[in-house]
Amino acid sequence: MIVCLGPMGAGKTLLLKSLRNSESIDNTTTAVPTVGTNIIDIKIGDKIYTVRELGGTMAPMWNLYLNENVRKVIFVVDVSDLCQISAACVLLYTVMVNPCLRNAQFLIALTKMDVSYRQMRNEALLMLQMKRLQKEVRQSITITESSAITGEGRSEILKWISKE
Ligand SMILES: Nc1nc2c(ncn2[C@@H]2O[C@H](COP(=O)(O)OP(=O)(O)O)[C@@H](O)[C@H]2O)c(=O)[nH]1
Ligand SMILES: [Mg+2]
Repeated sequence: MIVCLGPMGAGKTLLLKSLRNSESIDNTTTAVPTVGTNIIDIKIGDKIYTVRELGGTMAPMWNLYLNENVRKVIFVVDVSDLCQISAACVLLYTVMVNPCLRNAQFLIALTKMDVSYRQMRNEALLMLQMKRLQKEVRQSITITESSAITGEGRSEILKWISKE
């Protein structure tokens, strides 16, 4: 099981949809932030990977879904809005120290790169204290820049999802 987490409005739904099918991004249905959970199937080669999106509004209930079956976690951070980043940081730390996820692999998707300056990516990583986090936790953390609009990062994320 793969879960996709991050603050409300970070861009989880649109990113997952863009992974599913780059040709038909449906912007209309994602104007409303996800309340509750979404299930998105992503086909890579002849395998289907199921990703459960957990909306930011239900962060207090994330623990209901975070169990030993979660092998991978995609954590989405909106780098176009650094005001949100401390909230994202708190969420990320809470998830990383969850004992059920001690063997999970983490992908931090710095998204909305199409409307961000490159420099904001570095600011975001600093504000998330990524260097320190990577030293302190035992899980593997992969960081990728992405955009659901331009498709940046798409192939990198698909590769990460499908690797063992
Ligand atoms: N410019 C830009 N906007 C995005 C991107 N991803 C999401 N959005 C917009 O951000 C808003 C929230 O996206 P959504 O996927 O619903 O966020 P969620 O609450 O994390 O699922 C929507 O208005 C999206 O159109 C992106 O990569 N670039
Ligand atoms: Mg959503």
